[in-house]
Amino acid sequence: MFKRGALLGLYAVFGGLSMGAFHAQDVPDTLWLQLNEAVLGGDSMPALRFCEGATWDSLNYSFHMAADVPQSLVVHNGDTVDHAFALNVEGWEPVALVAGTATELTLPSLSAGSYCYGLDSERGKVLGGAGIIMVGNDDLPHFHWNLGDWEPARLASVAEGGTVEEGAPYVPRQFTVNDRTFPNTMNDPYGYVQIGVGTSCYITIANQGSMDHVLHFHGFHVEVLQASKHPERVGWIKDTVPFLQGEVTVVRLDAFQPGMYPVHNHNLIAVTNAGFYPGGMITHLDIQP
Ligand SMILES: [Cu+2]
Repeated sequence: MFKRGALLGLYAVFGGLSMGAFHAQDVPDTLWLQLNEAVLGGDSMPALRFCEGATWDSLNYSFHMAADVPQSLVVHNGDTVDHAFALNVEGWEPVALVAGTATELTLPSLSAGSYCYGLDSERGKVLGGAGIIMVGNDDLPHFHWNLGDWEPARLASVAEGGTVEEGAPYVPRQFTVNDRTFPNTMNDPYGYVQIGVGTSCYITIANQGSMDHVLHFHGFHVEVLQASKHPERVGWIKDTVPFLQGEVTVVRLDAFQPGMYPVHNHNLIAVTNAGFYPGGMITHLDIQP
């Protein structure tokens, strides 16, 4: 009897862990690409975003998908120009998204790991229409950080149809994690890591900005499980992790001690909002006793 009770207890713990532990949303039926204004740290800037509904949302939609199962997805292009849907998966051909229309496409069957989707044009990339697709890796809580950087003048010029000059200086004024700047990163249900001491979680980090980034973890060294542009780093355990432009990384955090630990960009410009410290790419690991 005791054994059966213990087994049931274990089952309940595992059931509770795997159900609702994923800190991301489900695959949407439709993604609505929209051009609008985003306001961050006093700067009002044009932005392209993939929204879950037809109502504007300044946060790109990132989601979780089951492994090894294709998914159909409708993408509505609400921008004034044509785009193509990009996916950083080998062999994926960008799917044309005609301005003002909806296109049905199929996300391929993907193995466990994290991927990013977005737009294949300079306009699409600069204006930041891009999210994360997390596949599998659902045996632990799984958080995500979609990194972005914003230079108001470049955004305004590209929104009006301009192009970026080769080698032009790039001095962003805002730096975001899931389209939020610190301290708003602390209110992010998908990015603010809150787990109990003695437990573990996954964190997917995608650099969808226009420059390279590097994050420093306080309190812990994380294990690199995937690094799309640094495959040799898989298995490394470290507290400072670089991300090249377009790179998608998955790390595992083993929370062996309680407390509040910052994670921040190691480039000090990137921990400001329009030049004011602290801001930008800072979030926290909230490890509960
Ligand atoms: Cu630090």
